[in-house]
Amino acid sequence: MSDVKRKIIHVDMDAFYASVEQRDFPELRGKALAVGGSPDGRGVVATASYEARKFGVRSAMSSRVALQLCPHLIFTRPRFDVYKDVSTKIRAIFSRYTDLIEPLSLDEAYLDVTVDKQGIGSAIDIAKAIKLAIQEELGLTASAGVSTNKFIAKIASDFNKPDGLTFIGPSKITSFLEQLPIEKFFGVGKVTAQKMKGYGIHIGLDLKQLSEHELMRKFGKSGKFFYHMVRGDDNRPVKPNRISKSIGIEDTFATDILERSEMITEFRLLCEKLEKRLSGKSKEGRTVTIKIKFSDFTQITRSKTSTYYISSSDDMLALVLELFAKADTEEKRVRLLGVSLSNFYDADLEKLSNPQLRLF
Ligand code: DCP
Ligand code: MG
Repeated sequence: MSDVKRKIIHVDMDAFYASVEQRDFPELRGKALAVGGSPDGRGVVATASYEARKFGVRSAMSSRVALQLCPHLIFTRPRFDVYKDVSTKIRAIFSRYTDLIEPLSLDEAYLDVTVDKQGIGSAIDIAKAIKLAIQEELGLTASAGVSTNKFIAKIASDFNKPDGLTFIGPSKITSFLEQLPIEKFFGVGKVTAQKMKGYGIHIGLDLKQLSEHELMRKFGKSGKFFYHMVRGDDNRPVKPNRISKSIGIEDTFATDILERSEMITEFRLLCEKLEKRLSGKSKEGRTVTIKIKFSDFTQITRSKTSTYYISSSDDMLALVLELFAKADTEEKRVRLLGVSLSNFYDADLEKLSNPQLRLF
């Protein structure tokens, strides 16, 4: 791949949750809308419509503050199942154009279209076709960035939001990066941006004046990364995520057990272990499945799907015990018990670990 220029598209939906709400509820169209927690409590804004953004309302802002900025702001609760469904449909559209898709969140993905699956001709035309399909089939707008690497494609998609399409070809990359404000660089957060400004680094060109060694001295490992980024050096491949469908844990006993109370104790332990494993991956799911294997190696599984995304051992155990209560183990010895969680909404992706929001 090194000598062949790759063609990368980054697609990001515009005001995702809010646009879906405005699509489904016409009375919200054209209105300043915040999807998220109530301003009465300690809720936060998940996202705001572009009408609300004019007033400074932003993701992750407290809903109370948002209301102060924009007194006529309308609040609605998120409907995750709907967003997830839209997300699945967006990915199905992507897959018509390429097999190399790397979703970053529900509303965002990198596509490598170097191999032109439909023979459309150019990456720009592929991006146009994708935007059109999303518009016509889902009634939503997306912004796309087209370039030869992931970093530039991602910045490009953000360039002309909403409903934007920005192409940054190889000949423009250098000047584009030199003029780019440093806070727009991949990996530069608020703190790093402040620090850079302290050194007089405001745009890419300033960053470029520093040697790799100097950057590493100032910013550690990230310095090396910045050195390459500002030169448009980003060979990271588009990696289709192997998103796991379920995560589970099971235990085979040294000696088979007969007592239901012992099984309950074991389920409790399994849920605790599963909670740990899930938190490492920051996963939340809605479906809990129990598995019971008997001494004769026959087994049963039972599943239940909750209305909410869960990941705590208590929440899982509640469902497990409900399932277990209905599972007949009478007179049978059990050799293995298992618990798994599936139907994930990557907690990572939805960024809504705020309990106020998760409760709806
Ligand atoms: N989200 C969230 N909490 C955040 C950021 C985002 O819950 N702190 C959710 C709501 C967004 C969705 O993720 O609709 C996608 O995030 P984006 O950052 O892509 O933001 P939007 O799609 O809402 O707006 P933009 O048009 O800027 O992409
Ligand atoms: Mg978006």
